[in-house]
Amino acid sequence: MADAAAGAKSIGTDADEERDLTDGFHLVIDALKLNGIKTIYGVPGIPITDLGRMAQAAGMRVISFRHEQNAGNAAAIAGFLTKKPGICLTVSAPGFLNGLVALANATTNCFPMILISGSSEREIVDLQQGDYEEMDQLAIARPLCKAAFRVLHAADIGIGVARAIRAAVSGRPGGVYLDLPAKLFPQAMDAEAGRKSLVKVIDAAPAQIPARSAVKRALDVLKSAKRPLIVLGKGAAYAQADDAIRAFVEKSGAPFLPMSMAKGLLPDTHPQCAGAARSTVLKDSDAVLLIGARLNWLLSHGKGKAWGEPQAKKFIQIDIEPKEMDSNVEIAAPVVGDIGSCVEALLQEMGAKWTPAPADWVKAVNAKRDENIAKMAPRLTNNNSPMDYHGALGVLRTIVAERPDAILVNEGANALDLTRGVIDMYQPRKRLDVGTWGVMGIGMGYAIGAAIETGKPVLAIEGDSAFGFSGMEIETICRYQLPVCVVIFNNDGIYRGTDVNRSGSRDPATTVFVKGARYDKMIEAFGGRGVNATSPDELKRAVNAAMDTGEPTLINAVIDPAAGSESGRIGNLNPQSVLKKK
Ligand SMILES: Cc1ncc(C[n+]2csc(CCOP(=O)(O)OP(=O)(O)O)c2C)c(N)n1
Ligand SMILES: [Mg+2]
Repeated sequence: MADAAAGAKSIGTDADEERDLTDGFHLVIDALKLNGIKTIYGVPGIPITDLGRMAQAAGMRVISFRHEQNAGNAAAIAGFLTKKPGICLTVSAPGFLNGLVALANATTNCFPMILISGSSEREIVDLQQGDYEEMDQLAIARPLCKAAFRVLHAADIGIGVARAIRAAVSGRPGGVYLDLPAKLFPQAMDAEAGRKSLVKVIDAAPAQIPARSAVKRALDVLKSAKRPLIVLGKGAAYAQADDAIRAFVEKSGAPFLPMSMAKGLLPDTHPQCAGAARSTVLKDSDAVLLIGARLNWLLSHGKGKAWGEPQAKKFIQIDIEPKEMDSNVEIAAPVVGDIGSCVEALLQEMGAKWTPAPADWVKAVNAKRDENIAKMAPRLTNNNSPMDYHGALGVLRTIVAERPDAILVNEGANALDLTRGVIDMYQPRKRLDVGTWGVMGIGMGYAIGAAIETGKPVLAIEGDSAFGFSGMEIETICRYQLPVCVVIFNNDGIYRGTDVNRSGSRDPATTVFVKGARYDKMIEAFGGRGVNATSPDELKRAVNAAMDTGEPTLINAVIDPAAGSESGRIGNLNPQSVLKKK
């Protein structure tokens, strides 16, 4: 509450009439601070430039980006890492729309964030009379996020911010839009009344305890399974119930499969990890326990060939959102609640005498896993120049193993899929990537958000195309001197650098970029360190130096343009022309 007082000021000429006033600017800042929010990610401009300045003056960290989408992505990943909503602050119409992509992506990925955008005069916008940056932002945001609110009166800022925070983090987390019209900011009110109008959100994400009958039903299915499998999703990583999840998985004795951003929840080198036997466990398991993982496209919707159909399979699903159940296939045992509470309840109900998963199944899975790992091993030690993905990833894999607390950001197609497969993770919430949508453009925003929120070194492994979506933020990385090392897997284009324009005209093919581009030169413009690495040895030296010093670094890793494949591991999703086959 002292924070609010700091924002108040005195006006008036007559000493008797002098009273303390506050205004919309200060109330927004006070409301955020009161709720423990310490950082704002954004881009300044009318009408929120002064809000950013004042927030900085009031001791908040205000990180200014070059594009709102990247600020929004930083806020989103801050939400994932901290379980508090990340805040993105933008100007009206175009800035809002730029930020909206990140808000929609956060919502899809169940990351709590709040997009706060300034907006134009309501009277003019609603009559469509052409105000500066006119747009009905609230209406546009609403279908793309979990909740959307507008505050018109300074006295309602406290409630507005509280509603936004609660909506973002409670139940299934997601993105919230908060519309603050320009007129709100200078609206003055009595400081004491302002202080009283602020709301500290108590128990913003209340525990949701599963029903005992649901827990028993789940364990009955698990107990009767001959070939059980546990799938860990990023919801499980978000929950920060790491010890309970590990204890449960180990007690069950079942093989586990981590989804991409759940890697490291238990180490990828854990004896029960079936990451390298993915197709075997999906196909051959007879009961599958999903913990914070949805049966969306990333898991082939829980059906079809990948799941060994027509063989029957039973699903147990733990999720905070009841509507998730039966969304793709029948869920034999739904367990609805927050993941921490659900896993604790399962552990308790298992008791001391739980019989672990059948040994023959575990042995078969481990044999397959070890065989696949052995098959890949020799490819990771080549020192070819130009590099292929495996040679480059072989050295990066060792670097991550030696620095398990570093954060890995990853996007691209081949640059994504091969990194996911090759680089083992050892700690929870260390791998941040393209998520549910497979979206390009999260790279620098996530890297900056992760560096700011955790203070840990960040290694961003980026396809050359993927990097381009947020590349200008290397200036931001240099400006704030963040310990971020960006490695660009430069194969001259999207998927491969070898495509040709079939028309014969001089335009390049649609998937190729400038050959032999030197991305390392870009960061030098901002005082960072640029390195051109043409072999795994050079790459290793450069990354180690960057991780040791924490100096902003960009490494152009020269990859054979012919090394990748179309769309990486998901080429099967490309529609094929019937005519092409003629
Ligand atoms: C916002 C967005 N636009 C476009 C795409 C389509 N897309 C998928 S991967 C990719 C880039 C792949 O190239 P690169 O990052 O260089 O990785 P590589 O396979 O070459 O290693 C693109 C454009 C996307 N996923 N998201
Ligand atoms: Mg590429």
